[in-house]
Amino acid sequence: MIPVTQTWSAEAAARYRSKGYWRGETFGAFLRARAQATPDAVAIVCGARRWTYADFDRDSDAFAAGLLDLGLRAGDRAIVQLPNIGEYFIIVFGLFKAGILPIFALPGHRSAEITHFAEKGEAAAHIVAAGQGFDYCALAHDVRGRVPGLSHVVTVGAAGAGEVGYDDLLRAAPRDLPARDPAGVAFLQLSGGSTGLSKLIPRSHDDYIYTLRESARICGLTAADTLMIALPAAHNFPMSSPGSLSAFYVGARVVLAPSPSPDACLPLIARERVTMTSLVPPVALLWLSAAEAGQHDLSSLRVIQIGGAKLAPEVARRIRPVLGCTLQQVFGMAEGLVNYTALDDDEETIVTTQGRPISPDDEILIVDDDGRDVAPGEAGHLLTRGPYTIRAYHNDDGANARAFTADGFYRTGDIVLRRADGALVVQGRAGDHINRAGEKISAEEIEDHLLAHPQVFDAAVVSIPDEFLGERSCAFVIPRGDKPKAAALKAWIRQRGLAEFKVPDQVVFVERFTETAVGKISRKALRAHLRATLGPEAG
Ligand code: OOB
Repeated sequence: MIPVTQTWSAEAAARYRSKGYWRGETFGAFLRARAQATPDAVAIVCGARRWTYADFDRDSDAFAAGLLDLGLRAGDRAIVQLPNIGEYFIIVFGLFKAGILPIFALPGHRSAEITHFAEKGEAAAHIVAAGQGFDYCALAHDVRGRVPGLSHVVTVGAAGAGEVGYDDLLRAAPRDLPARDPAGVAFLQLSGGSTGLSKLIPRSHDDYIYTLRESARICGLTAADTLMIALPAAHNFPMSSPGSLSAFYVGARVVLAPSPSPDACLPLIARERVTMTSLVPPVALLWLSAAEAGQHDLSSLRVIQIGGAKLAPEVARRIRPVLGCTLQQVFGMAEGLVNYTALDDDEETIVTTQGRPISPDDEILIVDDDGRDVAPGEAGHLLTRGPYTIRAYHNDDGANARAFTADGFYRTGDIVLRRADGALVVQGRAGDHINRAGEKISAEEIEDHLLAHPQVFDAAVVSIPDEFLGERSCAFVIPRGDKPKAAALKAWIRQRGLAEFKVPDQVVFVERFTETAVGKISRKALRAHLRATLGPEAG
């Protein structure tokens, strides 16, 4: 098994410690401290169910013991693929305490993606929930059948044959769990997948807890807050910016929403007196329309974080008047770097920028195509290095060679400019990925699947601006022989076991890609050319 490590230089690690960023805390230990300080405070609200900090700590201890009783060991990996339910947090902290590394899959992932994570991460377990509409247990059995070493399927809810029940694991006898190494990797996040398949991102207790502490401070999150998780809980944004884990870090209350829709969330805000939540821009648009209808009491809302994709200033401007709360823009990435506008920034800065980095030691480079610094205020490629930005993906030398410079800067793939006051403004992406409502799609990944279809000669997938989603995907396809139906190609992508958001929104058949394009210029140039050919009916 390839050990999961993170590779800051000894010099950088010593500096981050001496500056007090990395404090030697661990997830299990901070939860224990909260449970001792405020055992009866409510930590998790899921529908009518509630877990206090004492319940949370006790159940996650028991779950950790249950996993170890099953034969799992510290250093093993477990894919966690759960909807927004309270058990999700018990499981994640149970894994942290046992030293088993969660791989944070999303409910939308299907067999192609889960198989890839299981293989790359050498996962020993897949944790799913039964009775969720989609049959996750069948998915888990399917993947287990293909990936040697993936021995355990753990099910929340009714466990079927060959599965282990969450409730059964909770009945394990408590055992002494050794303290975890704060410098060690705590979990694997997933990359937005700018080229090819998502990569695994190792994050350490030290580096991640630093972002939790600082995010809570920058967002004004305290034990008095009630934070609602409306986006998928395992995504880095609702997990840590400031997200559920910052909320637990400060002893606040976390309310889970089953979906980000206004129908699910607005009544919940009123019922639970939610003070803070995070959204992606398309969801914010839906909330604005629903809130304008004015039936819900949103007076408890203090701050709303919006990020994951570019928020149009015209939409940003409506947040305060319509939702009655402060907007905080968040520009972040699972690899590390997170930027926030400040709660007390002037309205223009809040509305038109994506904020400033969390850490004084977040190093920011903005360079041209040749790697030279651009003039102040000009747009260029954003590179970054710092106390919570990774230096390498797990088990992926090819991706590491592309994504990191020799001196450890991460190439974000984003084009940004920096104002004189340090605030960043995101201009777009350099690479060919589609940011569909905050969900990232790699053009290359979808092209590979299209090319596997017998009636596809060649394919190029591009983004098209979309008023609601921000961007949607369009596949240009040169047919081989009989032209397939667009619907058949979409069905093909689904059938290949890909998440629904990756199915092209539109398919355009063409006879050829321009002469010069074929084989003579890069795929990137070809995609740019095709994007430019889209008429108004396509856009
Ligand atoms: C967040 O994380 P990922 O890893 O799913 O995606 C990162 C990418 C960024 O490189 C950028 O291209 C885009 O998503 N992005 C934004 C943005 N926030 C993220 N583009 C424009 N404006 C923004 N505000 O999406 C993520 C992680 C932590 C916090 C927030 C978002």
